[in-house]
Formats: sequence, C-alpha cells, structure tokens
Amino acid sequence: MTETVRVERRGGVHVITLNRPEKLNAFNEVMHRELAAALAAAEAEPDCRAILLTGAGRAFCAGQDLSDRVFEPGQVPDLSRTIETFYNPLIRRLRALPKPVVCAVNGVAAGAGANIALACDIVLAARSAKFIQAFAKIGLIPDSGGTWFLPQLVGPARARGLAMLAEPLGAEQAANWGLIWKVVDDENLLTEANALAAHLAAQPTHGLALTKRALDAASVNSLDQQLDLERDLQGEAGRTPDYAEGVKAFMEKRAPNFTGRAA
Ligand code: LHQ
Repeated sequence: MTETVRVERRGGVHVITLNRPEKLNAFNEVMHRELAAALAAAEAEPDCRAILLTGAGRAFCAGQDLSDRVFEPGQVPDLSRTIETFYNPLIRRLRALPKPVVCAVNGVAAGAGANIALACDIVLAARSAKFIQAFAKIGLIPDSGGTWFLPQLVGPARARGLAMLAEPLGAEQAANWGLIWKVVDDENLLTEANALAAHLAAQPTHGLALTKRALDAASVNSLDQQLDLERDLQGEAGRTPDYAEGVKAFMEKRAPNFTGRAA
C-alpha cells in the first residue's frame, strides 16, 4: 500500500487505484511518481498480464491538482515542463505498455483525468460517470493526448465541441459516440471490469501487445505502410508459442492454455 496509488495483485491482473479521493484523485507529483512506479512494476513482472486502472471514491480523476497551481502575481508557470516531466511520459507509457490496460471510469473524469482514461486500451464507465475536457474553463488546451484522441475517437466536429465548450459528456453518450467501449450500471462496474481484465490476462499477451503497436501506427501510416507493418508483426505473432497453442486447441476442440510469452 502506498500513499496515493493502491496496487492489488489478483491473479495475472494488477489493479491500480488512484487514491486521493478527497481531491477527486487529482494528480500531484507524488501520485504521478507512484503511478509511474506501479505501471513500471506491472510492465516488468512477467506474471502480470493485464492492468486495471480505476479511482477510489466518487471520481475517477479530476486531472491536475489545481491547489498546487495557485500563482503569485508576476510568477510565470512553466506548464510545458510539468507536461514533459509527468503527463507525456504517463500517456506514452500507457500506449506502449505491452499488456492490455483496462480503465474502469468509476465517476467524473476531468481534464487530464479524462484523457488518461482515453489512453487506456478498453474503457468501461459507470452509468453515472462523466467525461469533461475541463481545460477551456481555465484557459488551457486539452493535453495528455486529448487533441489527438478526441478527433480519432469521435471525429472533428464532436472533438471541437468537447474541447471548446468543456461541457460534461455522460457515459452513455460517450459510448454512443465511440469515445469508450461500454457503459455498465454503477454497482456492476468493478465486477465487470475485473472479469474483463482477468479474461485479457489469460489471452495471448504478446499478440495483444503487437495488436496495440499496429493500431497505434495506423494513424500515421498509409495503407501500404500498414500492410507492411502487419506482415512483419504477424510474422512475429506466428512465432509465439500461443499461436501454436491456439491452433492446436482449436483443432482439438478444447480451451487454449496461453502463456503470453513472446517466444
Ligand atoms: C480538486 C480538483 C482539482 C484540486 C476537484 N484540483 N482539487 C496539466 C499540466 C499542468 C498544469 C495544468 O493542468 C494540466 C492538466 C489538467 O488536468 S488541467 C484541468 C484540471 N482539472 C480541472 O480543471 C477540473 C477541476 N474540477 C472540477 O471541475 C470539478 O471538481 C469536477 C467537475 C471534477 C467535479 O465537480 P463536483 O462533483 O461538483 O465536485 P467539487 O467541484 O465540489 O470537488 C470536490 C472537491 O474536490 C473540492 O474540494 P472541497 O475541499 O471543496 O471539498 C474540489 O476543490 C476538489 N477538487 N477537482 N483538479
């Protein structure tokens, strides 16, 4: 147990809970450091084959802790430095993590908190949860990948509305717009998210890691380049023991027993 981030190991799943409920799990530097350490440990531990990220209390995450950000007259803040030091490495780590990351958005997700959720691979949200690109209300731009994720996920018109109006978007509409995977009744969120993460932890982990890489590359590649990438990554997937096991299990009409290993 750490101060601002809780980690529980449940089988092959590391459940990581943002734990500053009195601040709606807003990020200070300690929470950034503890989350980075928890994700690094999940990545390094071979027994960990999926991650579930959620928040303690009634919120998922309210973004940057603004009580850390009250400036004296004449003091010029350096937000680029904060982003370079903390938020960008976090988003890059979530996207590059070679294991599936499920996010259970248990309540409001605002500012960077919303975009950290969108950086995860599969996002479930409680029916009462809301996504708020709160940045415009304090003179900022959507960060933590928001200006990239939003147009990709919901298209340019809705991305502009969300970014410039900073209005709350309910979980159901978020799912209808394609921002997230699924809405779940509040009381079932954690049960369903845990089951999904446990399912993913028993899948061919290396194949899923290669799938993440291919999907992330698609936004900058031409079809030709993407076909070449798929050829290369599929070659690698085909050399994993899980491919051999998957085919064998199919032919033998039994459930596969995947190890998740690369080779
Ligand atoms: C908070 C916060 C919070 C501190 C609620 N901080 N205390 C990156 C680079 C560098 C710098 C700048 O930022 C960034 C990225 C960003 O994330 S910028 C965007 C920062 N986040 C926001 O602007 C969201 C601010 N919060 C809100 O708009 C509301 O609190 C939401 C909509 C999240 C929830 O509203 P309510 O459910 O009505 O709750 P509340 O407002 O009453 O908040 C409950 C408590 O949590 C309250 O404290 P109190 O002592 O009065 O009970 C808030 O002050 C505190 N809190 N968010 N970000």
